[in-house]
Parts: sequence; C-alpha cells; structure tokens
Amino acid sequence: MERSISPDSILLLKTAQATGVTTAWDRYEAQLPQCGFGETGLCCRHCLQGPCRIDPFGVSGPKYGICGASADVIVARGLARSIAGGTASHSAHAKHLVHTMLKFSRGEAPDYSIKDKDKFYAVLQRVGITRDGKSEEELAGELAQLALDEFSEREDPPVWLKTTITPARMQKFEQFGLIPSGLDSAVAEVMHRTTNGVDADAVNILLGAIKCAVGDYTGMYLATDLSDILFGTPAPVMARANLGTLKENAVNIAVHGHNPVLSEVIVAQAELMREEAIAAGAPAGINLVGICCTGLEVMMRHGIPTATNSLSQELAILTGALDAAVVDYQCIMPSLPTVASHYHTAIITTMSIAKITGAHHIEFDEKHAGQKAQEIIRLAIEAFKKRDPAKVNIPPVVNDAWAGMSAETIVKVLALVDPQDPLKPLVDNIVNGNILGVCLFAGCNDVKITQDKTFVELVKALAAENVLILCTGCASGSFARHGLLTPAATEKYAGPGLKAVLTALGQAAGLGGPLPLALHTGSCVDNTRAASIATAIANKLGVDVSALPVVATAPEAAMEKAVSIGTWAVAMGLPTHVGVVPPVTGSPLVVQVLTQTAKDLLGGYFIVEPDPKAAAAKLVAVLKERRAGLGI
Ligand code: BF8
Ligand code: SF4
Repeated sequence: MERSISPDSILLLKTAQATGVTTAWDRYEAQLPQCGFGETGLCCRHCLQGPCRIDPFGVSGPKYGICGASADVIVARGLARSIAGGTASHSAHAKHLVHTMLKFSRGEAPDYSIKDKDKFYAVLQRVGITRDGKSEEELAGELAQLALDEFSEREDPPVWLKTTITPARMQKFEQFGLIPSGLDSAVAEVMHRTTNGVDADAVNILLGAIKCAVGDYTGMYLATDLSDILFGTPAPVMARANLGTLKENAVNIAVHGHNPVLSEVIVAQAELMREEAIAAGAPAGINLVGICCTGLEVMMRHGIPTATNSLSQELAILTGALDAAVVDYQCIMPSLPTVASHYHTAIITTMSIAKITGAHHIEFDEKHAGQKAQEIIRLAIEAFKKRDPAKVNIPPVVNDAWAGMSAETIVKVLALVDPQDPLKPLVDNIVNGNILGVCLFAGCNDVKITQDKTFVELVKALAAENVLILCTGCASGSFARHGLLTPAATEKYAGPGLKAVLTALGQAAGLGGPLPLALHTGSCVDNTRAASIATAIANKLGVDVSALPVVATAPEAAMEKAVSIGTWAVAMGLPTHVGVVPPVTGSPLVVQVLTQTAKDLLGGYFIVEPDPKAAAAKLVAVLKERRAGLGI
C-alpha cells in the first residue's frame, strides 16, 4: 500500500528508509497481520480471567467469554470504553482551561487575560451569569466555578449542553436517558457498567456509551468557549502549511499536542526572544510551527504555519531542521525521543501526566507560564546550536492555507450579505439548491489508509456536488497541506452553485475572490463550532438538526477521540461517515444499532465506507434524502 500522497511525507519517508529510522508505517507493517479478534472487537480483557476471545465465525470456537459475556456484549463494552477514553481526553482538556481561568480570576496566572470580551459576555449571558457591576476577575471566577461544576455529579442537565442544542434534541436526550449527570461521572459510569458483571445488555451499553458521548460534546463546547475567551475567537487569517515551512536559517520550534494554554505563551515569548536566537546564529530568529491540534489552535489565532499531522509527526524530525518539539498531551507518539536520537532535536514534555522516557521535561504551570516558556525556548536555542547542517533536508513543499473560520467569523461574513438576518443567505442558498448541503470533515490520519488519500478524494467529490465543506483537526491539517484551504481550490474543484456562493461571500468579505474550498473551523475540540452553526440553522427553521442536510465524516479516523466525536455527531442527528472499519464487526447487533436503529431513535447514524468515491455517493444520497424530507 502506498503510504502517503503528501509530497513532503513521501520525500521524508525515503529519508527514513535511507537512514534506517523507523516510523509508524514501519511499525504498522511489522504488526501485520493484525489480530483478527481485536479487529472485530471480539477480545475482552476487562478482568484478569481473560483475555477472552469469541470465534468471529461462530463455528467451533468459543461463543462466550468465561463470565458468559456474548459477542454483542464484548463488542459493545469495547466501543463504550473507547468513547469513554475520548470523552476523558476532551474533558481533561476542558478542565485544564477551567483551572487556567480560575487561576486568572485569583490573580495566579499573570500571563493570561480575557482576550475576547465580547465572547466572554456572550457566554456569561448564555450560561445565565449576570454582570451586575462585578469585576472581570469576579465574573471569570463565577464562570470557572460553574464550568467546574459540570464535571461532577449534578442534578440538572449540564449547562453547556442545555444552552447549546435545540429544544427538540434536548427532549430526545431526556426521552432516551442520554443526558449525562456530569462530564467526569459520564466517563466513570461507562467504566463501571463495562467492568465484569455489570451491564450485560448490548443495546443498553450502547445507550450508556452515547450518553457519555453527549458528555464529550458538552466538554468540547466548554473548551472552545474558554479558549476563545482566554486567547481570542479566531478570525480569518492567511497561514501556510507543510514541512517546507521549517526554515534553514531559524530556530525551528514545533508546538504539538492539543491545549493552547502553553502554546499561546510560547507564541508571545518567541517574539521577545528573537534576538537570543539571532545571537545563537539563526538570522531569521525563531520560527514556530504547529503539529496536530495545538498547531491548529495557534494557526487559527496567530497564522502560525501547520507543519504536519499526527501520523507524520516523526517526519518533522527527519527534516534535520527541527530544533525542538514542545508537546502537551494527546496524539503525541512515544517514539519521538527515539527518532530524535538520530538528530539534534530536543523533545520537551511539559505536563505532569504526559512524560515520555528519553524526552526533556520542563513542567509547565500557569503561575510561571512566561518563565517556563522562556526556559523551553532557551532549550530549543541550545539544541539549534547542535544542528548538523549536513542532515538538513527540508522538503520544498509549502501551501497557503486560510484559517480562522470560527462560527462567529462565518456569521460575520454572512452578515456582510444580510446584516439583519445573517443566516438567511446560507439558508436561501441551501433552499435554492446552490448548496446541496453541508459536510463537516473531522478526524485523524490513520496508518491503515494511504495518508490523506481518502480526505482529498472525498472532499473533491463532495465539493463538485456543491456540498459546503467545514473541517477541523487533522482534516484541516490535511486540506491545508494539499492547498485545499485556498480560493484557488474553490475555483478548481467547487461545483457551479457552491462556487457562486463562495465567490459572492468572498467578494463581500473583500477577498477579491471566493472563500476557500474548505472552511477551517478549528482543532478537534472545535467540532462544536460546526455543531453550533447547525443548531442555529435548525432553530431558525424551527426544526431539529436531524432534519437538516448536514453530514459529518471522519474518513481517516484513528483515535478514541474521533470515536467519541463521531458518536455525539450521531447523537445530534447527523449521518456520520467513517472511512476506517471500527472494531465492531464481531457483533451484527452492534453494527445494526449503529448503522440503522440509531437513525430511528436519533436521526443520526454511522455509515462505514472505506472507498472515497462510494462514500461520496452515499453522503450525497443522504443529503438529497434530507432535502426531500424538508420538501426542498
Ligand atoms: O484531536 S484529528 S489524530 S490531532 S484525535 Fe489526534 Fe485525530 Fe488528529 Fe487532534 Ni483529533
Ligand atoms: Fe473474560 Fe468476562 Fe473477564 Fe471479559 S470480563 S475477560 S469476557 S471473564
């Protein structure tokens, strides 16, 4: 199988081969064939009597685990635990932001401030906190406390859930018992009910898993709100992409991971430390680039280039020009220090919960944020001094990429066409058929799929059918690296109706051309930005999200976080495509619930289709079915 269609990845994979450096692709191939029990979800290790394995063909092998768990129960429990893993990740990210805001409110985080006051006031109003002459710090403290209360057990539905979804969706969640009592308790409940001897009804387990995923949505919404308040709501910004954004004559530092709490301070300090880098022999100073979602956060807010994605993160080191990778948490390969041992690159971990053997560790804390960021940058400058010029091999691949398309930005652009009723131009163009529907691209790169191939083929096929594209996370990174976040891509790939709409909006926004083919809506936690637009449209039309011609896709999904996001997208009523077969095929019942029964209960459901052309055809058919349902 071809490993990647990304030119910079292809070039550096050759370097890896020539120099004997092992990458994720090599380790994947060394695993093949992967375990069939694991692939079908039929392996259970939830107690020490296991591992138990069920015969996937139902022929002569075991049909039950030692405790009597069936294939359906084992598969459902495995999926539920993945969703709990994803939810725990996003919720921990959100909680980190809550603590930062709390520290700010107490004067214990001097490097932070309320950057976006408009959003601050809008969120306060939405969650029901009155301003009443209170100071900014007092209000921040109240908001942080309310947010913190979302995590533990509470009697009322989570505030960030009930204030952000349609009334009809809220009713549905009540009807099916899908409202989590708290974000942490949602995860804990799944861990409890999936342990040996608790929930042994596959459908009930799946409902519990969906409830947890609704908690995932809630935590993600909260994280995006607090990030925008503390660091600014993204506005349109032209950035660049690919590993060609590394500079031979600069100290190159990659910020990698997910949470902007540290990377925002690094961006600020890097400006101040330029002279130190120049004095060390780097005439271009400090060049910050991003990897994964931390990278996308600073791309959205500061135009910092996105160098590469999760799957190809090791390749950044193989350029020989990366002086440091500063990581926080999630999607960071434990292999980074091993790859870096062939080069001069400093791998710097910063979180107490996310250390890697062989990396430097500089523990970050909000109280000393600026000082810690300086320490980190100084370590990068020291590493730069050890760079071997003979090993520098930066692929000459750079693409332009527009970012910063937050929900607020999209509404502002639409308001240029109709200031009284900003959503009207979008709704009108959906009704008149210029736009067939909307597709949110999310999720990862997955080593099981040629990197970026499904992303690129699927987006081109959907855009040609006049589907408006939003993207987040590694989908945004992938499109950025292939020049698809540009007006030129719109000219080339958009169908006539979509092109006309994007051109009218781009001209209204003063771009002198169309908006980019795909609107980069943010990092993975920012998937709720797209959900908020769908909710606003649904509320405007007086329908539920499940009636709208809106779909989601994670064509190259890899992580548990992608599973939890996909599941809440389904819970919200969105048909959701996945291009990688998840480990559920060992249970026809689970497959049926996810792909069919969910449609009857929630409106949303999973569509599993690895082939991009077939996936495009299925998604277009779904959008047409939704349009027919609305009578348009
Ligand atoms: O949260 S898309 S590989 S980087 S999990 Fe990870 Fe997947 Fe990328 Fe960001 Ni999201
Ligand atoms: Fe086996 Fe049941 Fe234990 Fe799972 S929980 S390992 S199926 S005995």
